[in-house]
Amino acid sequence: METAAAARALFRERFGAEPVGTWSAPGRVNLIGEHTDYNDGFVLPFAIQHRTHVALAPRTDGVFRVRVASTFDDATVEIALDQLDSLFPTRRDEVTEWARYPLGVAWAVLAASGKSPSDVTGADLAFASNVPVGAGLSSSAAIEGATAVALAETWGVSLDRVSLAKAGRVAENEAVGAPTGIMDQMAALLGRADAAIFLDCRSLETEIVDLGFDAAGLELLVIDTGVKHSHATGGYGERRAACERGAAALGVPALRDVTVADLDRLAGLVDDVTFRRVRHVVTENQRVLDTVRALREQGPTAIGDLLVASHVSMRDDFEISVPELDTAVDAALAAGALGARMTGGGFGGAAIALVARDRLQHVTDAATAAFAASGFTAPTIFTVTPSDGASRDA
Ligand code: GAF
Repeated sequence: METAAAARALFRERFGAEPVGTWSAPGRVNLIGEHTDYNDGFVLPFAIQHRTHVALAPRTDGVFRVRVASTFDDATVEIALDQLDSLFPTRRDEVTEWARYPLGVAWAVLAASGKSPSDVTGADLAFASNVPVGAGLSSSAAIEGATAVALAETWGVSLDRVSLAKAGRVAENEAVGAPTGIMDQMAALLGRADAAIFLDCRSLETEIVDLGFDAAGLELLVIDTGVKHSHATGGYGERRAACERGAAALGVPALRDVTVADLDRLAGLVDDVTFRRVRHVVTENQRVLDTVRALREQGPTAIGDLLVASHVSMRDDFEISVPELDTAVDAALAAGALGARMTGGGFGGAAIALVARDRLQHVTDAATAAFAASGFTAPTIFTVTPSDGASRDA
C-alpha cells in the first residue's frame, strides 16, 4: 500500500473516523558537512524521496488532547495538551519512544507560537513511513517535519519553515533526549527537488544548490549497513562534548570560528584526541564550502575527492565510522564510484556513493560481495532522488 494510504488506513482503524488530510515530510541524505551543525558550521543535505506521512483530524469532542498512533508499534498514546509541559523533558520516559517525536513537536510548536493549549483544538494523528529507521537517513526529522506542518496548518499557526525546523529540534533535544543539531529538520522542511540545501547553521540562512546528478548521468547510491545507531545514547553526545571542550580551550564561541590556517598554531593547546575532533570539524566546514563551489562551477562530477576526504576525516579524526561503513566506502570506490562517504551521525547507518549510471550495478554487486567476504550481514542498497520538503499531500 502507498504510504499516505497506509497512514489513512491506520487512522480509520485506530480512531474509527476519516482524517481531514495527510501531510508528509522526507528523510534526508547529507551530501557533506558532518557534525558541523552543532558547531555553528556549514552543511549540505538534501531531502530524499522516502517520506513519513501523517493522517490527521482535529478532535471534535472539545477535549484538548493529542492522540498519536503509528505503524512503528501498536501503542496509541493520548495526552491532554496542557500535560505536555509536565511531560517534557523530565518525564519523557513515561511515553513510548516513537511517540516522543510527535508529542514533542506538538509541545514545541505550541511554545513557539505563543498559544496556550486552550487556544487550539485537540487532534488525532496516525503515522506511516517508508524512511528506513536507524539508517542515518533521519527518519526522526521526517516524523517531526510532518507533524510540524500538519499541526501548524490545523492550529492556524503562522510560523515559517525555519521556526518549524527549530520546533523539531526542540522536540529532538528535549522530548527525545538526543543532543543533535538542526540540519535534519531544516532538510526535512526546506528540501527541493534536484537540489541540496546549503545551510549556515549559525545564521540559519540557506541557499539552494542545484545538484544536477541526472543531467550528469550520475546516481546517488545509499548503502545501508543495517548497523543500528541511536543519537540519544553513546558516542554522538560524547563527540559533541569534545567539540565544546575544544572550543572552550581555544577561547572561541564555536568551532565555526576556527579556520584551517589556525590548526597548526592550535596543536599544542589541546590534547591529541580533542585536536583531532577539532580538526575534523574545521576541515569539514571547508570541504562543505569547497563542495558548494565545485557544484556551482564544475558540476557534480567534481565533488568525488571531497566526499572521500570527508570520510577519511570521520574515520581517522572524528572516529565515528564502523568497519561496515569503511567496507561500503572502499568497495564502492574500488568499483569505480566517483566518491563515497558515510552519511549522518555515524556509529552505524549508511554510506553514500556517487556513481555513473552505467556503473551502478557493478558498484552494487561489489559492495554486496565485500560485505559477504567480511562476514557482514548483506547491506540494503538503493538510489535516492533529491526531493521536496514537508507539505500537505495532494
Ligand atoms: C545527526 C544529527 F541529528 C544532526 O544534527 C547532525 O549532527 C548529524 O548527525 C551529523 O552531521 O543526523
